[in-house]
Amino acid sequence: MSSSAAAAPPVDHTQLFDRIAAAAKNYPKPDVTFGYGTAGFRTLGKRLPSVIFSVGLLAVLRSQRFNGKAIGVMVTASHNPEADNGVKLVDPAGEMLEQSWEAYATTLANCASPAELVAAYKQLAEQLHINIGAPASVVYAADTRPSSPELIKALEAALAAFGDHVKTNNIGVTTTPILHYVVKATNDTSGEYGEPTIEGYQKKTAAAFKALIGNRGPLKPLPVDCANGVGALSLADFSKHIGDLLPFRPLNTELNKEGVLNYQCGADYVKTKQQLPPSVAESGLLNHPDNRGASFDGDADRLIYYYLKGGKSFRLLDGDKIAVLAALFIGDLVTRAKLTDKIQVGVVQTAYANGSSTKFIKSRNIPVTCTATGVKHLHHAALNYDIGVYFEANGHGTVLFSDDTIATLKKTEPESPDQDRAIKHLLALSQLINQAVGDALSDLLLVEVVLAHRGWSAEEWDAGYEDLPNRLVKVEVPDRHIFHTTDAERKLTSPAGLQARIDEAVLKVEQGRSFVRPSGTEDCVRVYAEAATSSAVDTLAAAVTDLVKTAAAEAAPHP
Ligand code: NG1
Ligand code: ZN
Repeated sequence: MSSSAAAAPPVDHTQLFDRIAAAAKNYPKPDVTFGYGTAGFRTLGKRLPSVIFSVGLLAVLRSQRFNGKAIGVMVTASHNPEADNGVKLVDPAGEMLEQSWEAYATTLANCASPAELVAAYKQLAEQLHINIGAPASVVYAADTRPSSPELIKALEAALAAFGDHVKTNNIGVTTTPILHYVVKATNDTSGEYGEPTIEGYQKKTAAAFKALIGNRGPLKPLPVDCANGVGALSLADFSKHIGDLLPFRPLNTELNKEGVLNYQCGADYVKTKQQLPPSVAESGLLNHPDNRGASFDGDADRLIYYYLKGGKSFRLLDGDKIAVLAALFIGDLVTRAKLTDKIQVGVVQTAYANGSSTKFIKSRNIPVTCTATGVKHLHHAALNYDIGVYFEANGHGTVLFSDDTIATLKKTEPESPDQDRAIKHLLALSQLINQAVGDALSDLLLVEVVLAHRGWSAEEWDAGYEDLPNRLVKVEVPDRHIFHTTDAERKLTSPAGLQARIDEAVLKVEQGRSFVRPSGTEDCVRVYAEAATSSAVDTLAAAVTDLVKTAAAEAAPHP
């Protein structure tokens, strides 16, 4: 193959470069430095057209790198305010873009002129030995933000420059996890993963949910706060597929009203404020102690549950609680399937997981891995388990079943009806749970399945362990880049001496734990603290915040 390629005459791509340059003129780069971070590019929507254009070029290269497999482009800024927007690339298996390519995305996004962009693109293709005339395929979608249609036009302008050899599939306005699903399903040659459409996702998920609920339904109505985002659409669509089996009570479903997206609602609001969104409180739907509610974030890849204990006091059921619920249930199924010697269930968390959850999981003999913040790290670590349950405390996560596990489940001959049921349930769970990425809707259905099987209310789910009081503080500093971490971000290596001072502060409080890391998505440093009591954690968080501010000020250049 390489010898014939070497013998082929050089192809002249001048016309392609001219078309790219001509189209790029309509998307001048603003005077901003862009960086592809944990969440892709994310900033004010009006600053992004040139970035999206450059992402279009990179998506084509990435697809060519995989011999024309589909690459995804998702336009969203998740839980951020409505005026923000963002863009992320999705790799062929439905995963986040491979880390080494993030730098290429950053390089293209920061080209100041069309000529510079074409030169950088050409150089990148040469460096990576990619034939820019090869076929490519790009699947894309956007959330409901007002700036999204214009950004999609910028993406399409970049893709159009390539003409017919780039296949495009605009799946429209949908959630981030559905786009990931469609990318994975498009590239799945076995045809087993599901139809590569939004409808295909809904059908597959609904079928698995029905199989798992069996005759346990209909379930009690569930209020779902959709953050006035795209999750409202997918929830309404999904509802048509399951009828009354799980009646939703959708809240915050305004998609055409200005300024309401993620405003005083949504998973991030609930997790950060540790309280009900005012709209959910006013609905009265949670006033009964047996009721539970859920919140999505703006692009429906995060899920938080809650209830009012005794009909009054707010209780958060976050990503840690969901991970515990899922891991113990799946662990029990593996035991009943008599496969504990072949299938290891493990949990992956970040340092933001509440210490009580980690202790509780370990006490049940389930292994726990701690990784750096960011879903790609968790996802990667979860692949090391046969069934890997990964969740960030903020409600972002999923459960991954390895191919070997699926094969084991399929070939095991059950010796009892109970073993048979457990195997079938595990297989149905692998169909229910989005295997590409964290998905608020499929995670919600997972929670509902477990509660239905256990016969539990939210309060019974909550009873396993008690969260340690915790605080998350955002500290603005002159330069967050001076903060470097090690040990899955649990220890600082610089500024020098700061970690030792944090350790001293931690020792002063009972069950204290605290760590500091620079945010990957915002210009700030985050301080996390937990301790035995609310007042102790306040003291610890304040002490560490002061230490961070002092160290940052000392390191800043003096005027
Ligand atoms: P940063 O800004 O790096 O802390 C935040 C969340 C992450 C993850 C990313 C991506 C916290 C403390 N951090 O990252 O968990 O969700 O955004 O959206 O919640
Ligand atoms: Zn999100």
